[in-house]
Amino acid sequence: MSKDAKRILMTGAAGQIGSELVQALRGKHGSDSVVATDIIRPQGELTASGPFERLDVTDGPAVAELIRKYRIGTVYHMAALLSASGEKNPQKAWEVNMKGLHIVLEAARELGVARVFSPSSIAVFGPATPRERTPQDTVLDPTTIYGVTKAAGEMLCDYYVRKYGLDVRGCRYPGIVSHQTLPGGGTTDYAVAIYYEAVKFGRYTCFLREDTRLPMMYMPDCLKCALDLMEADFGRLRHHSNFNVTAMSFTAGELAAEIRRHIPSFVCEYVPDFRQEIADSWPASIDDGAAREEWGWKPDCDLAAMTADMLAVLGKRHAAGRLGA
Ligand code: VAH
Repeated sequence: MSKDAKRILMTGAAGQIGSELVQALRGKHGSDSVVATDIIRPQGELTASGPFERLDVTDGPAVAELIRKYRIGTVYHMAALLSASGEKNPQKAWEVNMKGLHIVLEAARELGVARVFSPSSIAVFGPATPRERTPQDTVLDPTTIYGVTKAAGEMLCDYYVRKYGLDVRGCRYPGIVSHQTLPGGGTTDYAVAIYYEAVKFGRYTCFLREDTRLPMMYMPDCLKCALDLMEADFGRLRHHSNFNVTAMSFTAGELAAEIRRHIPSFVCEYVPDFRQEIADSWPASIDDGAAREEWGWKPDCDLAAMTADMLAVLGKRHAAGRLGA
């Protein structure tokens, strides 16, 4: 990259979305142009394919120091504690999700970062929100600390847009399904684990009820969403950090039935745990009309395509003995 070009910094780069978003951005802009950071130093592709730095997003001076050191022009702020892990440690979730976001926004404002991506989540919605085709502009009444931090985070990001003219963008991601990096601490994580256990054991015990319907998205669409939103003409956007996006909605039972189309003997049991209450507070389906209208959002993958691809990839990995115990 040229010496004057500005680099991209990503926080939470070792996470489920971050680890694949880094590779997509390095493929698009060049490996040396994306500085991956996380609180832990992972092994493998992430650190081998380009610059990596350990970073605690609650350490303001450390965040500013990296932005200066690498002459950062764009920040993808992916670091957060998710819904289930947040409920086990609400104080830490507030610290990481809110203090971390405020530090990133302040550093971006003070150090001339041109653009910030800060994802939100359908977790901002709650029991008073319309559950079917949840509107873009509606009641936000989150019941989890994760949802509270994402709702407050959207408002903080939009404040920086209005007050300082900072270019901040974000979308309310639904549950994300992928096969590269296992998710950690999410309520929608069942929709990832079920594929792994179907391939390894032919059975899965689901921690949500069979009839629990949630909005979901396959990772290729998740990456496309972030890249397309960040490429959009900022002047055309009426919303900024809170776009509703989705690709599909399905129940745990519908997902199990789709897996059985490939593995007829697959058996799924349903033993709800504390995450059922979280899932019950979230929408069953999302209206993503604003994202479609303002920046051309359009998902590609449905449940059938996602299931075929997940089982093909995990099946090959299992046959090669690389799917773990
Ligand atoms: C979670 N995967 O389950 C995240 C996501 C909509 C859910 O934000 O907490």
